[in-house]
Amino acid sequence: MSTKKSAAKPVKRAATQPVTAKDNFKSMLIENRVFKPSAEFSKKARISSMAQYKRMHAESIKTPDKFWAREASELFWQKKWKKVLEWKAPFAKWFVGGSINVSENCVDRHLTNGRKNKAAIIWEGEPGDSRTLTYQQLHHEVCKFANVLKSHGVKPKDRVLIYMPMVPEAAIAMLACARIGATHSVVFGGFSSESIKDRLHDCQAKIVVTADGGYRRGSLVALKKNVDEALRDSASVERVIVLQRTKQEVTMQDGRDFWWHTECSKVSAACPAKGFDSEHPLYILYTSGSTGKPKGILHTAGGYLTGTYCTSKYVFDLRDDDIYWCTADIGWVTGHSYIVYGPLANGATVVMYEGAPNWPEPDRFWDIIARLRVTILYTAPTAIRAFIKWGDEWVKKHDLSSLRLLGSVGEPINPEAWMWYHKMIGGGRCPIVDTFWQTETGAIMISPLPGATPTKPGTATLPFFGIDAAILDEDGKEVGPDQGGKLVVRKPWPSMLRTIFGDTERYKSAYWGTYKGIYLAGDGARRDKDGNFWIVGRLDDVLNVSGHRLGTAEVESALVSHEAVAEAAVVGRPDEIKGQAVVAFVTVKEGYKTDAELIKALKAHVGKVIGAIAKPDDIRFTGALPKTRSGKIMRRLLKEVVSGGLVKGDTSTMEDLSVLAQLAASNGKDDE
Ligand code: 7RM
Repeated sequence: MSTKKSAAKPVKRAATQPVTAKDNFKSMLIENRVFKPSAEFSKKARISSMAQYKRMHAESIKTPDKFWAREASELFWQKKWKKVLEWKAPFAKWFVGGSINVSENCVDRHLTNGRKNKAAIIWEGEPGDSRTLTYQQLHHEVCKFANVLKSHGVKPKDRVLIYMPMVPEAAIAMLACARIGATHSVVFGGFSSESIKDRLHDCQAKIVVTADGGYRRGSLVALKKNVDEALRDSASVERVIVLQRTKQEVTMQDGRDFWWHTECSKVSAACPAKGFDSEHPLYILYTSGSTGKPKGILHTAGGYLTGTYCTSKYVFDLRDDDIYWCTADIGWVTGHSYIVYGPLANGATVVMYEGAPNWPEPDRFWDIIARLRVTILYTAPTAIRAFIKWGDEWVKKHDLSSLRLLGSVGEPINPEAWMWYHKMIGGGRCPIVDTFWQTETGAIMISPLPGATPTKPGTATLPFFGIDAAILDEDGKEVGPDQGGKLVVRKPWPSMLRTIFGDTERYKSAYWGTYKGIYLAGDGARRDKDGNFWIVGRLDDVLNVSGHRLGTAEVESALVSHEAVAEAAVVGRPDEIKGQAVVAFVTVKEGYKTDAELIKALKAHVGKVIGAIAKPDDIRFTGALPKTRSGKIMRRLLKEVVSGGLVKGDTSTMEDLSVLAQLAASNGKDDE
């Protein structure tokens, strides 16, 4: 599978130079290194040239119904749709009149197409235990658990809350819900009982599926105990199904709590897949807004499956002999779309790992890749920056030659991290697909196609088929090259969210309230002269320094390009003269001294890379940055910290609350 030949060739050397476009916000970090896919990769790829991409993209925008109908036809429909799209902005219905079973497409279909005995899931537990489920075995487990849910009274459209560790049963529970038309809502296994409670209450779940516990960095996570606390005053939940994972002690409430294995032993393994309307609700996934309570993003069956199926196929260029590993947690949308629904709809072999990347040592990922001969790795910039910080020697111990393609998702990837990923992990031969998308979009929106698109470190490059992405100014006019603006999508797409569960008004105002009939992603972006999209930061985080609007991503990437810096987060602090002063929170790599000299050096470095305007006024060193569980830096909290106040916003999605306390303690202690 692996090749010696270099797949990605730098066409031009690095150069960073300031751009001085007059605009609503500035983009100043210009990256000129270009990496083209190798002829060898392109030859085997589904989309093998830019000409082919451009032709197909143009066609898909001109006649989207035709493109999406062709893609949807590759799935199994119990009844074909009458109409591809019904669009009454901002409400879309896709494959109207069609009837489909998502679980049948992800599982049953592969029992008759030659993949019956192919591994669907290769799972590895944190303590080192492992299991492989073939498509046939997965089918058996999904059918059984679907019957368990039915035996406990779960009906189509009932909500099932899933709070599980990263074990195959998490995917099985999702697919079982899909099979019987129940709507799942997965809550990340690292969230607190408070978070479970809010989400339970919002979606009015009837059943909770959980486990006694899970493993994380060698210790036990008390999942069932958290559920018990969350259920103390919940009216809606009638049953709790508990998987035995760790065998730790739990209390089982008579008449409410049931063991997964006992229940499975009581039911038959026959559960025919009934068709549901294409617009049948598939799942609700909560995502935190910048303010207020988390939004329950609703996805529906036919369109969502079409989007995740089609993007998995083209962006990862999935092959039957691939060993595909997406390291996301199942509680994040990436786990939904690119561990479960997209890859399984393609009949892929998926790796699933339960634990932390640095357990027992910081080389766990590389060890897994070497042992399982993983060919595609899909991970997040936050993980890549952590690996860089832990040191190259952990990577060098392992043979990563099986890898042929790398992916990134979750944040803008700093050019520095991109180059490291390319060289250290990809051995210089693997294309990198930097995939931009959101919980709301359901599937990848902007991404290179690995056999076609020339990539540059830090850009997600070009829109996927059928995606009419653009950057608009305040007046709704499309901006010119290298001018900043708001990232939008001008046409509906199949995997788009349908609403915010229980809050249609918020759905309308948050996503469709800025430009009429146009989807607002909430990210600031620019396009370079080749049309590549560069995400410069969330719109809520944009800095305004002396009237210049600066994206956070660029200042952060400039800091990360300094040899001492592992990670950086930049926020604005109210300033009487400048409007906003730039405050940078910085973590350094092992072995660097966090002194006044480094502060001076970092300021000068940013000044050189971007320009004086972006020079941080304050630099604060910290051991860690506040992040969501999926690894996104929570700048909103840092903003509250620097403006001196207490953190008042929602912290339910935060990974490690102690980080906040540390940061708050550093408040007032300016470093200069
Ligand atoms: C998949 C996911 C969505 C937000 C999005 C961006 C940021 C995600 C990239 C990215 C730059 C990327 N869903 N984001 N991917 N920014 N380049 N490749 O992350 O709902 O949790 O977050 O994440 O800000 O709006 S999400």
